[in-house]
Amino acid sequence: MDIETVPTEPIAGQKPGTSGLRKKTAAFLKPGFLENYVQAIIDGIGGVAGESFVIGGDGRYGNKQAMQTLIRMLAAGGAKHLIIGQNGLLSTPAASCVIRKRGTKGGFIFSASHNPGGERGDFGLKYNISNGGPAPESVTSAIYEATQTISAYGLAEIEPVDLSTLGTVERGEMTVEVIDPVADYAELMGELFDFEAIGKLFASGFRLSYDAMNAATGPYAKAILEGMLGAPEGTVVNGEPLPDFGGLHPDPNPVHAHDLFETMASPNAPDMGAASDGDGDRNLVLGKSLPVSPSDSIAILAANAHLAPGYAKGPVGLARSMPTSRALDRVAEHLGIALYETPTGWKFFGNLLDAGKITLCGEESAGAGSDHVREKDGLWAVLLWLNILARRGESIREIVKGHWARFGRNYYTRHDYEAVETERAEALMAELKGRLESLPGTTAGSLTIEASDDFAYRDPVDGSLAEHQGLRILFEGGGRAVFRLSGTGTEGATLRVYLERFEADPAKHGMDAQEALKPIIEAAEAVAKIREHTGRSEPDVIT
Ligand code: VG1
Ligand code: CO
Repeated sequence: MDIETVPTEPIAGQKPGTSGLRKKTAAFLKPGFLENYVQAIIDGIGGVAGESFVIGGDGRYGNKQAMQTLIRMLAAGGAKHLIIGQNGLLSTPAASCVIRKRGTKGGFIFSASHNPGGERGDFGLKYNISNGGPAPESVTSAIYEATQTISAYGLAEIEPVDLSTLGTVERGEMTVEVIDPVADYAELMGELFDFEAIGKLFASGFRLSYDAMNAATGPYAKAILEGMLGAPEGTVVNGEPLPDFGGLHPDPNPVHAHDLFETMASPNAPDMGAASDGDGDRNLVLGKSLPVSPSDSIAILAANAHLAPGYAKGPVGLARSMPTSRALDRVAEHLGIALYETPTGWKFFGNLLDAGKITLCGEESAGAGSDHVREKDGLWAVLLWLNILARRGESIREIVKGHWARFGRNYYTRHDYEAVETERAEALMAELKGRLESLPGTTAGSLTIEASDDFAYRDPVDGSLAEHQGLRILFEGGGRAVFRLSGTGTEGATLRVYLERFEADPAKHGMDAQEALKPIIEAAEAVAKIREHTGRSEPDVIT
């Protein structure tokens, strides 16, 4: 096997963001760029000689071509065995499952998750480590270092691998195995959930509409929901993974999953609506005319997890990202177990899960998961909901309302200002940070500020410190506003403003969230001058 060594130079040091590296497709697939970044990963993880890896992706434009390049580069590095999802497809949670099951050194996932795809959309690559989870800070900084010092990349002269045919082929010293992307994952789901009870629920006429948004989860949802669980054909919509997601933007929120929201608000809405994102790690669940806020969903799943066979003993501990609402904290308190508050991004849950400190965790951005893999898992969350619905025999509305009545309601919303000029967004953050210490005791809008800080997290397992993870402002009476800049956008900066308020009184649980949060929204504007800084009169996306 010949190896071509191509001299190269650092391309302005590529720093992986919240979840790998994402860029405009044209920039990522420009000759030399992908190769440069892949080599940096290979060098950053200490080489690939003799190792096995999983390769998958969300099916977006460029995936198959990029995989052939990756295969050539891993062969050049001396890798021993590659496991690839058929047609290059593996949802992020399924990739995590296969890495763990097959004990590989890690995995490469080609995805820009919830970002739009296609030639004019976004492309991305993330590296996961042997526990199946996103590379932690120590690994991503080693990769970043490598992007700054790279001088050459290696490409093996080998035949392309036919990704459409199941089975194992040899390429040089390396073997390449193309697997069914669904089988291992479906088997794991069968171990965790009461498929018999869920099957009976569907048989009794329960109707679900699952929008796979023409992205990675289509084949999984069809095989599990319509195949194994007997849900009627047509339960899964937009179930075919397409390179441009059929023009959809696979982010399950009220703006991009508009059709599903409309279906669920209509008079003959099904009993449950659900959607997942590009790479299948996010989930959204809706009842009839009642979208479930992701923060509430995590809390409800945690409070009811014991109804599923895989969690029969109940969770040992829980975790949420800092900006996620504190509804989960009330469940942890009720169960008498620990609650961990981590920075945004799934990688921070990895150590807690590995150490057996937590069973379930989640993020406000429609991500929930457990110790079954090391990624958030969209279809898993939908199956856990179905398991709970089957066992409780109540509607989603009854379960949500019952949860609020028992634990109180954490009104919650996130306001996103997208593609803001980077300097303007950074100026807002810098200015607010500069005033943070002097804020307590002052008023913002109609509220008094009680405390404020720049969130930092000390990992309880390895002691590592993550700083500057969001500016947090607590108001008198328990309200909260959090400000942070996104690490996954590809255009300018995205400012995220997270707003929350607790309401104990069940008589006041029926309000619209934006209405209920008005004083917090106004206080956030007063304290950070969002309109002046961003030049925007309102957010682009409200979730
Ligand atoms: C966003 C979400 C974060 C999530 C991340 C990756 O990050 O806020 O909660 O972990 O996306 O999700 P940011 O930095 O843009 O706020 V996914 O579905 O892209 O793997
Ligand atoms: Co995702």
